[in-house]
Amino acid sequence: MPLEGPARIVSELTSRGYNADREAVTLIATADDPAGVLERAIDAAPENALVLRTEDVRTALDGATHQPASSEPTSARQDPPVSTGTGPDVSPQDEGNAPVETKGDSAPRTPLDPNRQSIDVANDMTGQSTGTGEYEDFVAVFRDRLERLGGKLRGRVNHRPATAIQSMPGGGEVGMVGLVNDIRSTASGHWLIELEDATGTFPWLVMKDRDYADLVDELLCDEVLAMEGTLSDDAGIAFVDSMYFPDVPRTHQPSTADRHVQAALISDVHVGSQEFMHDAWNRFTDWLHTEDAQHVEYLLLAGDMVEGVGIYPNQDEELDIIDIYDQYERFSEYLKQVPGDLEIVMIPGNHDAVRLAEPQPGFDENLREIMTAHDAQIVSNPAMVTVEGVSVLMYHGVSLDEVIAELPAEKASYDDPHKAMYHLLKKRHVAPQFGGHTRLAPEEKDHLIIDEVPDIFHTGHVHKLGFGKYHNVLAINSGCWQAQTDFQKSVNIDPDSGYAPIVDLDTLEITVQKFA
Ligand code: D5M
Ligand code: FE
Ligand code: ZN
Repeated sequence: MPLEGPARIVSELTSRGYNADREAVTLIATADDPAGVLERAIDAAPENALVLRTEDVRTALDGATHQPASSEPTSARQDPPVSTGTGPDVSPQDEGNAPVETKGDSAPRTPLDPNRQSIDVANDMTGQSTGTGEYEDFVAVFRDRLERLGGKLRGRVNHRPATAIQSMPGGGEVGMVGLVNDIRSTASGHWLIELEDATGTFPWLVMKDRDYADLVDELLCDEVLAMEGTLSDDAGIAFVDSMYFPDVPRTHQPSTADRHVQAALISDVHVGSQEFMHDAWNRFTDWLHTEDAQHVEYLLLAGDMVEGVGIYPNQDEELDIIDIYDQYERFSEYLKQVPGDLEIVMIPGNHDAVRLAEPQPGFDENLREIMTAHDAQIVSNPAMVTVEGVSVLMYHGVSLDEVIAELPAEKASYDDPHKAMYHLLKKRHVAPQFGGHTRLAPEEKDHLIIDEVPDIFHTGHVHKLGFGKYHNVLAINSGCWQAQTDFQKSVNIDPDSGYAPIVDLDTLEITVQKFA
């Protein structure tokens, strides 16, 4: 089989266990004898190398010019090739390199400058779990939520504690910051909302003909908000005049990268499922090796790397790989097809082998060991990742099922998953409602609060592609790499499979690439 084109080279290298830099692949693809260069480059790579580096290929290419392959040294790192003069760990873009010559129309990409890549992770809670699941932990986490989200509201209303309101005389103006404890409709069609703070609870009545009645159907239990209104004559209830949400300020100005660089935002790969779309994935990773994708320097993966085991009833009937570790082994193989010089960040999802309750810590050592080839940054769900100055809040998205179930269809639906995301931004919390689909692991602090406004909010989970802007924050729900499952067929979920939204980090514009 002739070895030509980056895709073939990548798959050959992957089958031998190597991930490769893009420039390495380009150099092999454009050599006169790609198969020979590939063999010699592998010989030139250090013994336990996981990634075939550009310098290994250069060694091989030099060998082809100056000496027969058989005499190529196997310890290239200790004995660097004279032509480049580079020692170990020197990045592939150094000055002495010959320019890459491209051949044919497959147009392999030009090399990246890894020195310019920058990535920072805030609020990764991996290894910092303190919760024991005791009642006190739940009290602490809700107290923290009220403190911190309430802090975003207290300056905006003239508020008092619930117990102080309880002892006020009737008829006066009053304000309160609290967690939504209960939402009920009254016999006459008004809404009764019970707010709770650290001191107690107080009932607030939203009249059905007031403006604010339209907002009641988007409230979720346990979200934090503020209300202002007038106490009834007997002071037993307050009539709502205004409602305030922690929200994203309309004036939010997102940061952008100071050069043209792109990130691919994907999720829900589901390797191990019979429905995993390997052809689409292969096309995607082949594309990443082409000139078209030369500005894509980051790959952000928002959970569900594998299909997992025992996630949903009867899931095993649709498994292609039944052992969870084997699933990660296979996933790691697919990840090796991604150019080695892309920076990858990943968080877990509900199908991954970490605790289900959120926040979910990043993968443990065993799983990291399996996925070492790409040296991805593995962080918690959720996590705030800053890429070239652009902050990206990554969250898998289990709470979106809940938002979509609770809110009316025009405010949140599977067809417009980004609109469901807008509500999370408005509530400044990735999973406000406790006790439904979304499981919460109580910690000393509420890791699920959206403390800082992100420039991009990236979720997945619902397997639908959707994006839009909310107060200048770009919300993207990536689709998936899994075809429709039996369950999804039964509930009419038609997944958006095989798409990769690509974001320009310098303009925050999106283009969607389709591979299925
Ligand atoms: O879930 C993908 C989407 O499908 C998400 O909206 C939940 C829904 N889903 C899938 N399977 C089930 C079952 N068995 N019960 C309830 N909801 C389900 P993901 O978890 O990413 O596969
Ligand atoms: Fe999923
Ligand atoms: Zn999921």
